[in-house]
Amino acid sequence: MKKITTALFGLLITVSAFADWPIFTQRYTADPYSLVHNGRLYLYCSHDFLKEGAESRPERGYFMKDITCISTDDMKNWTDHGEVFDVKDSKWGAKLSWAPCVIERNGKFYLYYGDGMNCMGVAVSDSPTGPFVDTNDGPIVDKKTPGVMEGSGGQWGMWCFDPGALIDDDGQAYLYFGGSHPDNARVIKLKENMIEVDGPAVKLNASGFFEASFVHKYRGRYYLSYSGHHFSKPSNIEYVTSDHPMTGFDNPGIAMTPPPVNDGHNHHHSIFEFQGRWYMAYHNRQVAHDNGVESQALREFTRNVCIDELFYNEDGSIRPVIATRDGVDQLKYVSPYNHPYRAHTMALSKGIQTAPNNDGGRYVTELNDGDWIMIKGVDFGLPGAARFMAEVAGVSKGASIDLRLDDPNGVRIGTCNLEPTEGGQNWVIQSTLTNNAVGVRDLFLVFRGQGNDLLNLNSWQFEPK
Ligand code: FUB
Repeated sequence: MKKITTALFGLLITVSAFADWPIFTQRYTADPYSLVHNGRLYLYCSHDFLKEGAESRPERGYFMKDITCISTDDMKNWTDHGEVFDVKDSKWGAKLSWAPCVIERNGKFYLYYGDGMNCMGVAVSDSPTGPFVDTNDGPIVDKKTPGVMEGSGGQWGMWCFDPGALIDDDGQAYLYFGGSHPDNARVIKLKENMIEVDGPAVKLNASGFFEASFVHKYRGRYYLSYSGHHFSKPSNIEYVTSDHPMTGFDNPGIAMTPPPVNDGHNHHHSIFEFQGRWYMAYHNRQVAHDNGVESQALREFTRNVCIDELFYNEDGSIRPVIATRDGVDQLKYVSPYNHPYRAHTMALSKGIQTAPNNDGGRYVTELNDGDWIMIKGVDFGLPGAARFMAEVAGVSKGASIDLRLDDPNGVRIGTCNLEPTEGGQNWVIQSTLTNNAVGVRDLFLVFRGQGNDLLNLNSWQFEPK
C-alpha cells in the first residue's frame, strides 16, 4: 500500500491507495498472450497451480491443464472469464496446456497451446471467451513436422512449444515457436484454415533465444521478441527485427530486463497496442509472495500476470520496459449508475473466488468475513450516489456488505445489511441508502458476517441522488 495525495474538489486530501500490480489475484496466471477485439483487451494465460503430491506436499512442476482468460476495457478493472480451454477438450488427447496464443480470423478464434514442451495443438471457438475445442486428430506441430528438428541444438533438444501467431497484412498467417537453445527458434506458415501448417518450419536467427516467442509489427517492421539468455542471468525479454516475417532477423535489443519479485525464474511476455498506446504483459511472482508461498522453488510455479506501458525510440528500437506497481493509466472511469456492474470485474481482491453463472458469466463467491473486491476509478459525480443495490444469492444470517472508499478501512459510504436467502444462484436485489459517495473513488465492497461462504454476489450498482 502507498500513500498518495490527490486533489478532490479543490481540497488536498491524503488517502491510502493499493497498488494495482499485479493485475489479477484470485488465481495464479502466467505467460500472458494478448488479443484486442471489439474495444477490449483479452489476456490468455497459463493457469498455474500447486499440485498436491505425496504426503500432501506441493510438487514442483508445470502441471497446467487449462487456460485462464481475463479482459479489460479500462486497463485497471479486469473481468475474470474463468478457464476458456481445458485439455480434456483436446480430441487427440493433449495432457497439458502451456503458454497459449490466440488469434482471430473471419470471426473464429484460434488458441494454440503447448502440450508441455513436446508439441502444440490448436483449439477453436466462435467467441474470444470460449469454450475452445481442439477437434484435430493430432498436434498441429510436433517434432516430426518437417523443418522442426533440422539444425536444432542444446542439451535438452528442441522444445516444441510457446506459440506466437501473426496474420500478416497480405493474409498469410505464421506460427513462431521453439525453445531451450538459440538454434531452436522456428516459424512455420499456416494455411488459411489456421488449423494446418503450410510447408516446413524455418529456422530463425534470434540471438540468445531461449523461449517465449512473440511477433508483432510496428511501422511495417517485424519484431520477434523472446525470453533470452536464460542461463547467463538475467533472463531478459530480447528482440530482433526484420523486413520479412521468415528471414533476416537482426539488430538485437532488450525490451525488458527481469521484473522485480520474480525470484530469478522465467520471464514471458506479449506486446500489443490498445487504444493508441503500446504495452507489454508479463509475469512475476508477487501474488505467491502475498499468499505466503515461502519456498522460492515452489514460487517458480505460482506466477501472476502484470502489465506496463512500452515505448519506442524514434528509430523504432524499443525502450526497455520499466516495471511499475501503478504505472498504467486508467483509460476510462467506471459508471456506477443505470446498469448492473458485474461483480467478476475488479481491480483487486482479497480472499474471494469466482464461479460460473447460469447466464454464462461468473459471480463472486467463497466470501468470508473481511474479504473484499476493489473496483478502481468509480465516477460517482455530483451530487453523488443515493442508494446501493446488490444482486445476491445464498446469503447467510447476519451477512452484510460494507461500502468503503479507497481502502478496505476507508470512509464508509453505507452498509448493506442483507436478508438471508436460500440457493446459491437464486438472485435477488437488496439495497441500502448511501452517503458521501461523490467524485472519482476506488470502491471497496467488504464482506462481513460469521462463518464461511457468507453470500454470492452477481452484480452491483448505485442510484444517483
Ligand atoms: O508456463 C510454462 C513455461 O514457462 C512456458 O512455456 C515458458 O515460456 C515459461 O514461461
